[in-house]
Amino acid sequence: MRYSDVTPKQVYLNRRRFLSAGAAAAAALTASLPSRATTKLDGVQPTSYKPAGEAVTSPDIITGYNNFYEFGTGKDEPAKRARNFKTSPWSIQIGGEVMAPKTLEYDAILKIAPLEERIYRHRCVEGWSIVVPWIGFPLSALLKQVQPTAKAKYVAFESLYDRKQMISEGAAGIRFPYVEGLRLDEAMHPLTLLTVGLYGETLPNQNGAPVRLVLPWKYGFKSIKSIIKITFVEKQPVTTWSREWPEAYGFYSNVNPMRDHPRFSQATEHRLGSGRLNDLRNTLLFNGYSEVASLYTGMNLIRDY
Ligand SMILES: Nc1nc2c(c(=O)[nH]1)N[C@H]1C(S)=C(S)[C@@H](COP(=O)(O)O)O[C@H]1N2
Ligand SMILES: [Mo]
Repeated sequence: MRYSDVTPKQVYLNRRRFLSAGAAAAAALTASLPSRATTKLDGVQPTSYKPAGEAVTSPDIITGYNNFYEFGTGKDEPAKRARNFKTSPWSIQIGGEVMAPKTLEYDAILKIAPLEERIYRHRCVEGWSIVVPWIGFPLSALLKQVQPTAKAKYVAFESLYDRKQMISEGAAGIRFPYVEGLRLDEAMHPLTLLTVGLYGETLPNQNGAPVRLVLPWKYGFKSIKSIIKITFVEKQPVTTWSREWPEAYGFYSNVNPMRDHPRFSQATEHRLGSGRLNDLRNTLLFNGYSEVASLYTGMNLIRDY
């Protein structure tokens, strides 16, 4: 199945119109397109990250059922309400405790490192899980470019918040902009993916276009979307969900079947779209990505959740 088969119909029709139009008309059409259609990403290296025995989840689930509070709190809302989200031009400002602060335009970000497909398991704290073919490159490649100083111990991330395009804090029930953070060694880990695509194409708006993080061993909310700012800091930064509800959400938020959320057990998960009805599975520590265990040696993962 091609991604375009499940792109919202209006977008798809517009894209077909776009493709069949002449060059002059194309420019005019681009200006009037009501939304950003995804486009194919070229030169993507095939994956060496594919969880054994796992089927990739269908695009309609990955793009049609997710969280992006800036566009609504219902799981079907991001797909509908992010349609007109303006993701071009886009740049990310990188600074803080670094020798070489810089602002990178989207096109420059795409050239930092070869794009790879990475098929990762993805676990939401609410109990569902999916398997997603992301496209990106290790975040470490971007972070190395700015040369962190010896004081840099954590990395803070910030999403765009544009009240003209997004819902109010009152309607969302959380403060914006959405912020996240990682310890420097977590940010530099080879599994940490700066993500620009999904299913062979650029990211759909509802999945965090144009640039987001993906951290497969942590709960979904650590994978911050539509990033505009990255700051190296000395102290552990504030993160959205630990600020909004600290008993439920910690800074680390590593997938851990032993540490329950006050409202949801984390011991098991429902795999969506596997073709099996009620596909309930046991959740694995670090979502099965045991190669990250050495980052947390000596830590109490129940207390430091
Ligand atoms: N800016 C921002 N990023 C966000 C969220 C959000 O509301 N706003 N939701 C998070 C949560 S809870 C999850 S599970 C994932 C869901 O989107 P995905 O399926 O595309 O990863 O995005 C995460 N990133
Ligand atoms: Mo989530």
